[in-house]
Amino acid sequence: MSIEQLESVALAMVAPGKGVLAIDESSKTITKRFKAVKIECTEDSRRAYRQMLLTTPGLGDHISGAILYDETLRQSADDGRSFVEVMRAAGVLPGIKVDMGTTALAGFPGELVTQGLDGLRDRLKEYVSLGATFCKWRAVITINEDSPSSACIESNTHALARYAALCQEAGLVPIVEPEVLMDGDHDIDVCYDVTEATLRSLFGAMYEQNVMLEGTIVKASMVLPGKNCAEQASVEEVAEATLRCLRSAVPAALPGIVFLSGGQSDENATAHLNAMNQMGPSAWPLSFSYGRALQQAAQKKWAANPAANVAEAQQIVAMRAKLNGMAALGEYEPGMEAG
Ligand code: 5MM
Repeated sequence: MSIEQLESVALAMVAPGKGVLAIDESSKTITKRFKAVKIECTEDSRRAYRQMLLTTPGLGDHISGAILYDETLRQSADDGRSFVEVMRAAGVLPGIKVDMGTTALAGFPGELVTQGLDGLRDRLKEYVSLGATFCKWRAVITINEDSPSSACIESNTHALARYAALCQEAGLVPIVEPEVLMDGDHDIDVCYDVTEATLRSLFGAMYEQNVMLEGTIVKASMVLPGKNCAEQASVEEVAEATLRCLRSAVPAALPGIVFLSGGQSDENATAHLNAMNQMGPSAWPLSFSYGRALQQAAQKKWAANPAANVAEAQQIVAMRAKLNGMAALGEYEPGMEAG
């Protein structure tokens, strides 16, 4: 695939008023989420849940693409169509998470490195044959008194860059996700410094590995105080710090940035994105690739009665997608939550 084709997929992912739905929970994570809403986690309950999400009427109005897990990319809806066909019919690009999760970083207790590069070239070929158009790889950066170490940042950004180069070779747009976790009691300035150092390292690594920025999407965490920090920040403070950090570390050649929600409330994730877009213009479209902030309310509704609540749960998904689509344009208002 040419750079122009990669770029056109990347631009479609951040088309005005649209963002990405992250439903790529690994089996371990979806088991945890289902346990919280008292649903038994089986291959069929996962399929039924993700069918509910992917068959939401009008999903493509505000969702440009959805990131799937390996199992989901191979599953089908009740009507026999593969989920990939369902998505194509809805105008939603199929994406696939290709990392194999995190493991302890040897020599650095408490720090993590993401694995999955071995055999990736062959896995990507198969994902192309199954209909994927883009991929995702998530690195996890933890803030503690003594971390992150530069070894942790560099090991993770090197892996992200190698993954991105392999994706582009295979004709797939890489989403590179260096998530700085919200866990901890650090303040917003510490999060700013760690996020800036991580993004600068990421772009250095991508430059070294010949990754074409024009065919890459960054999935960033917002600059926020730790969850346990005594001094929390206003919506404007978060938006201002995040924008300042991105401007200092992200080249303008990038076609777009999408945010993860990272444990923020649904309303905060939407309000923060909206505030950033109201403070624009920015060098890149700023949109969303939320997992929890798009799913959690709908998941609760569906889980209360999976046989009867599909339509109501889908209305909730459609509403959150719409509100985040408006936030991607800077046109959201908190009063819209009531509707
Ligand atoms: C949907 O969750 C994704 C997969 O997580 P695991 O590999 O840990 O199971 C996760 O990567 C997600 O895409 C991002 O963290 C963004 O999700 P949130 O919920 O933070 O918006």
